[in-house]
Amino acid sequence: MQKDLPRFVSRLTKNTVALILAGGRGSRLKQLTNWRAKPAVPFGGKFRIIDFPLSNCMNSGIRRVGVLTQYKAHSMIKHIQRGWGFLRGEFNEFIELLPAQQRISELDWYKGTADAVFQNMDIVRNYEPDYVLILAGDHIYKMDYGEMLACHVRYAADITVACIEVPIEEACAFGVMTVDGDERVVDFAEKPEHPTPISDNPERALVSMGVYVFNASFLYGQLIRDADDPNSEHDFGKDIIPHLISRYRVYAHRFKDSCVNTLPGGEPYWRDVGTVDAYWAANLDLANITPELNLYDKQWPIWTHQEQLPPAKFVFDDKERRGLAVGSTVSGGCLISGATVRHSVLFSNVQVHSFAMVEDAVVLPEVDIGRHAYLRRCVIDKGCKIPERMVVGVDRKEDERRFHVTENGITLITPDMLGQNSHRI
Ligand code: ADQ
Ligand code: ADP
Repeated sequence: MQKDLPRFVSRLTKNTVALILAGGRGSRLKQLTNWRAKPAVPFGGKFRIIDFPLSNCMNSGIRRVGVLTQYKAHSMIKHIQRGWGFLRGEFNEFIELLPAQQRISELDWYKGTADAVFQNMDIVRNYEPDYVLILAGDHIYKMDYGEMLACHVRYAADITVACIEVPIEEACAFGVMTVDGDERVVDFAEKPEHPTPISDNPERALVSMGVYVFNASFLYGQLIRDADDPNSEHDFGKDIIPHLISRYRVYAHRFKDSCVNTLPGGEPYWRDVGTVDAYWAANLDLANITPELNLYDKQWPIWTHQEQLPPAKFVFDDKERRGLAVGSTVSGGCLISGATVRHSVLFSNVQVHSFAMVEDAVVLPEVDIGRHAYLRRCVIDKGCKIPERMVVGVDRKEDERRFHVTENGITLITPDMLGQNSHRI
């Protein structure tokens, strides 16, 4: 059995179509998602968030993928067209963009996540998959979906829900699950006010990651039933899964069993970079000595649209020791001339001019930081032109007047706030 396992898994992944739900706005990211959907938000120096589920599909051997877009999809569509066009249609590999297009009713865009899949059901059906893997497009994690598919088949499940343990006080933001001794899901409450803890620890709860494996024909039947239900909001977490629990074989798959990036304590890495604070922290983690997220793992590479860029350059003034970046991640095309960058993440094509000081900052692509600027604890959106001598991260009141400042004191700066019309999304 063990000898045949790889072939068993590769048969499963070959017979799977993955659908990435990439239509949500992610409004807690504030002005970062004014012009782009959350899955299209840049992450980690040279990626966009959606590169993570897409790369997980590729690395898991799932090469038939649909991306369901809706809200402000332009930059994501461009990114996927440019960066993910290497799949070979003749080998039955593809990434298909499925925008909300009123395929069924003239009036409706996608109502909820289940409706988004329902509206594309005929397209998916034409591919004749045995399994449909439904993924959220807005989390940072590395997961071998093949392991989850194998678990689904082993349990002879109708649907399998990937899950992770979180502290009980965070659980109300998720679908909270209860399982029996055989990992069968016996209760599911979407964003409950009072989450049920796991049986042996009142401090922890088991929550859904919004990652589901369905037997394909079972999924079609459920979507048709749901579409006819006038009381449904057509959402997987709110409507579909709670309805299935008592009627069908719903199983839990523990993320720790398929996680490719585990923390030293054994906890699997999974980040919802849904707020500016979480976004800032997850990016800056990459500049730490030992980041929680390993982007350098050749066994599980993260793919992206790769621009042709010159190497990063540091123009150093020997006497004054200016022109360096320390404890930082610096991408291609960056030019740091006579400036000091500390514990920061610089995305592609960032220029930092002489005497500027940048610290604990996440600087998105194509930002230009003027001479003598002093920037601390901030996120600077794509295309911003920071004027000379601008000071950020010193006087909170002053920052609040011009920019968005989070509870934790992280300042978000976008071109709009600077009165600049950048259109670089
Ligand atoms: P939420 O976090 O509320 O709960 P949701 O807003 O449903 O997630 O978004 C899930 C994914 O679908 C996101 O990637 C989003 O971009 C996308 N999306 C949202 N609306 C869409 C639409 N109309 N069309 C296309 N895509 C859309 C869900 C589950 C919970 C679970 C958490 C885990 O409902 O049970 O715990 O995800 O984060
Ligand atoms: P500063 O405000 O720091 O003086 P400049 O834009 O004048 O910034 O650049 C300073 C130095 O950076 C230049 O003298 C040059 O060595 C280097 N530099 C600037 N632009 C480029 C470039 N496009 N390619 C390579 N090096 C550059």
